[in-house]
Amino acid sequence: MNLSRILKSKCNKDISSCSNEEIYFALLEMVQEFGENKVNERQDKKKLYYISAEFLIGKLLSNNLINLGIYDEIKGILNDNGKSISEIEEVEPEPSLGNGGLGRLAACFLDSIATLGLPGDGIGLNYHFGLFKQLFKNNLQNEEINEWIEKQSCLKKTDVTYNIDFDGFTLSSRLYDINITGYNNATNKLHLFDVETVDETIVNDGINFDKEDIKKNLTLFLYPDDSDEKGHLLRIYQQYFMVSNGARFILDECIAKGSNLHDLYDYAVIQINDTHPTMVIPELIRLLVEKGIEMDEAIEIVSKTCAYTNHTILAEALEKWPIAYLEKAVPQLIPIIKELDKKVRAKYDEESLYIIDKNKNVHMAHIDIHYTFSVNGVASLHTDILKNNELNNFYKIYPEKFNNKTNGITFRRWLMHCNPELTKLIEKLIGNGFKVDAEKLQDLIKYVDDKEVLQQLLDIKQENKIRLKNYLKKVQNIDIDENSIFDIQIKRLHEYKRQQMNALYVIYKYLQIKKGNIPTTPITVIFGAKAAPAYIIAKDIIHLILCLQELIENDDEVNKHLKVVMVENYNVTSAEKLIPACDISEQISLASKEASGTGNMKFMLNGALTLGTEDGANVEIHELVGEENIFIFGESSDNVIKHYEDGDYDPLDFYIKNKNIKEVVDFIVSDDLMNVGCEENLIRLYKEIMRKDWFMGLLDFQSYCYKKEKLFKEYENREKWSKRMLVNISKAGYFSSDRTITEYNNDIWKLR
Ligand code: GL7
Repeated sequence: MNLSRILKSKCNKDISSCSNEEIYFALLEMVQEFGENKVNERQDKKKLYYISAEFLIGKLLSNNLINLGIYDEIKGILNDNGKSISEIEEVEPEPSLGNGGLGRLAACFLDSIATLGLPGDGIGLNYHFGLFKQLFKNNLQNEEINEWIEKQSCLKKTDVTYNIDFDGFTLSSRLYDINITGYNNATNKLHLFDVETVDETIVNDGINFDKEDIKKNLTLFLYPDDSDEKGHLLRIYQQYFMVSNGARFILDECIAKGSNLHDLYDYAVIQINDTHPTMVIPELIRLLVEKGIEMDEAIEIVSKTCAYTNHTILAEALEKWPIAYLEKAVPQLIPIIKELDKKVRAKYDEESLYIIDKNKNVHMAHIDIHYTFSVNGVASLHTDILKNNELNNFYKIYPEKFNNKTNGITFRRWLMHCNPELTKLIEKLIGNGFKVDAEKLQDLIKYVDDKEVLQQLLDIKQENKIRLKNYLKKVQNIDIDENSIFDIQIKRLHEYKRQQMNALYVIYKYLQIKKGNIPTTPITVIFGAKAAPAYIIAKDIIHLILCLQELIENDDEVNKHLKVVMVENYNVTSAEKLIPACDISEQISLASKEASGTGNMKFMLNGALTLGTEDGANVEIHELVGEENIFIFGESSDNVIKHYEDGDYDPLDFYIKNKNIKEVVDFIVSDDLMNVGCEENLIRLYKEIMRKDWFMGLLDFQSYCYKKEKLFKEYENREKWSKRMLVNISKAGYFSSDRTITEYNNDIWKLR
């Protein structure tokens, strides 16, 4: 295959005389065609449908080039013609189809499913503006629309359309597909449904739009503000639109393959990603009954076809809808939901198991647990908490349904693509096998005393730090010192993740430097996070961080030793730059609250050391790398759960008794910060931390500071540090999503 010739013909002229944009579109077309040739023509009887409100797929071009095995060759051809692949990558907008870990997990899973050659497609929505674009103005988060569709020609319009009925109106849908090509293997599809009548022009002034104009707004935004009834209803409309299209599509494909629908579960397995797609259960039942199947049998068929993944124990994230809203938006589902509830009540005399509670709220997770054949958590601690605490009543009646599937990440994007230098070094040391069998990374351990290899690891880290420095200069005009320690916390902004605790540490360090305690090596604390537009305290935390950034930047006594950076509009693209450059990975959620985390895995794989609590997958990282190679602090999840049960945690106790804590918390409302910040926001946050502190930041603050200081001291011993880096990389194989998907397939999907 002469790639140079193919590319030239797609460009219609010499590559060297093309603009980056022209080359980008030519390459995309080429990649799509190559992918299309790999579409799985083998008619497998059974197929997986991974249905999810989010697919945070990231830019596609480079990933596809890597997975097709032609990245290096294309890079060379472009070089020969005076073009740079990284500049061409910049032309591509990042699809805005997700919000956080849950969406990124779905994307990693699609990559691994295709890589393992399994028949499995994604089903979701084609949000035009997706998650908002974050801008900082006056040290506050502003939200803007995120346009991506126009330049993203990976999206292929199909001729699949359905009429979806709501109460009083009908929407016609249109399916768009994205090819998902696995590493050296088959191509599957991501199916994204859209409304034909969507209208981008109804959005004005940031991200405001008429929430009631469903025909025009339905697929504009991911997670539209649901702080009022109109917003709630819009989310229900969105979810129903997604699952109704999905259900029809699945039934059509199964019928085409020969299913008589009584045997649906032999043709399809549907993985429900969190509660957002839960209505697929009653909708499938409804469609089967419409096709003449008895209600009881329809319920049984659907329960044998669907499996559910729980991604959180946070009460507010476990969706429950007032039945009145469902009656308004999707009245056709009400008789079915009532029937599902009736069956539960007939069997169990226990309020906590009911689907419709006494306040007339419909608990979506309860539908999932009663009417699927598998319920899984996403890390071993998380699954244990589901079994023994949060969902214990369900576990008692369905012990056989509960299982754990510890999350994973695709090494194609999170090592090969984002860290080519490290990839090359690993290849040189242990060969290519780790790309398809991640456990092979363990072979690296034999180099743990090899000074030359250890030095190479440090050199690569340094190069990646310089790369990040240049990137931040370019996108945000910020200067960072590549010789400082890069201490990074990047994830959604949420109180349970405790960015506020990290910010308090920054204050502590600032005050220490003011007192003359200068760190040996300068420290750069980097944050990246979007706050949900209606989540006030989260936005206040961003405000605090931005104020600290400004204050410290302008303080010549401190800025040589400490720097704070809040990366604007944190997304997959910036994560790919940040993660390889990181020294210290902040995974500091309150124990028991982070279901798994997946950033923790990406950092470890790229040679950062974890500073974390015994939470989510940190527990498993700890077990794998051993005490010496991770920095753990804070209360255990058992103690935290007990504090909640007993209601005995009061942040004021810590504030009053601990001088250090008082000084740091008081600084939030000091003149220094008020001068650069906004009084209302800072006072609100101050009161929140001192009086409520719902996620117990003050409880863990002392031990956090202690461990962090220790970590900075350890950093000075570069050789020992590089050994720890090597151990972390070599033990990361377990967190390949190929392993996770293999487990899903062996235990739940049973494809092939
Ligand atoms: C999440 C969890 O918070 C996170 O810990 C987990 O890694 C991820 C994938 O399983 O799912 N749940 C959730 O609602 N979001 C997550 O990232 C947004």
